[in-house]
Amino acid sequence: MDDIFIALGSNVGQRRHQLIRAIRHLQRLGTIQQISPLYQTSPYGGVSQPDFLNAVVRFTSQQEPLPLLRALKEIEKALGRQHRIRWGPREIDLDIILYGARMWESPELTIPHPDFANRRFVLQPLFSLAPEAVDPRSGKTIRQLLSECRDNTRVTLIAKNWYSDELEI
Ligand code: PH2
Ligand code: MG
Ligand code: MG
Repeated sequence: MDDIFIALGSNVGQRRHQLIRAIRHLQRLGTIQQISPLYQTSPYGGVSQPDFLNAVVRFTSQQEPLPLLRALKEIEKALGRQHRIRWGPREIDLDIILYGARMWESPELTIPHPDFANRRFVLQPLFSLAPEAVDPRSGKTIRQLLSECRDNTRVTLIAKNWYSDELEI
């Protein structure tokens, strides 16, 4: 089955709890194979806003790309995501980064994520799970993309084992 990499981010409210709740929702759509460490990251993209918590999960699922995208939007809604400005603060953001070696291009969805190779807050957690995974667009490994990445967003590891099924939140 394809390895699907999903990036998670939050910079409003109880950031870590929201990421944990999002992972619980993902478990209903497929199987979480691996969860990256948790990183605190400064905002990327020019909007002045609070630091994010970011992570990446490796996931397998029967869901095709578009139904998966729609299910991720439903999870964001269930977790109380409010509509604000583009690239602005959010309770939770779930983005499909890679879907195996598949390429997808439609108005609603681009896979691989169109900007991920420029984002240290995605590449660093992705590297921690799959340094040799290949980006089908560029043909480069995550290791190569990270070493070439010019983004200077601060990405600080804050916890290695941060997810728990037991935690009552
Ligand atoms: N998400 C954005 C815009 N900027 N910066 C960081 N550090 N982390 C994010 O998850 C993030 C961002 C839009 O999706
Ligand atoms: Mg995003
Ligand atoms: Mg998004």
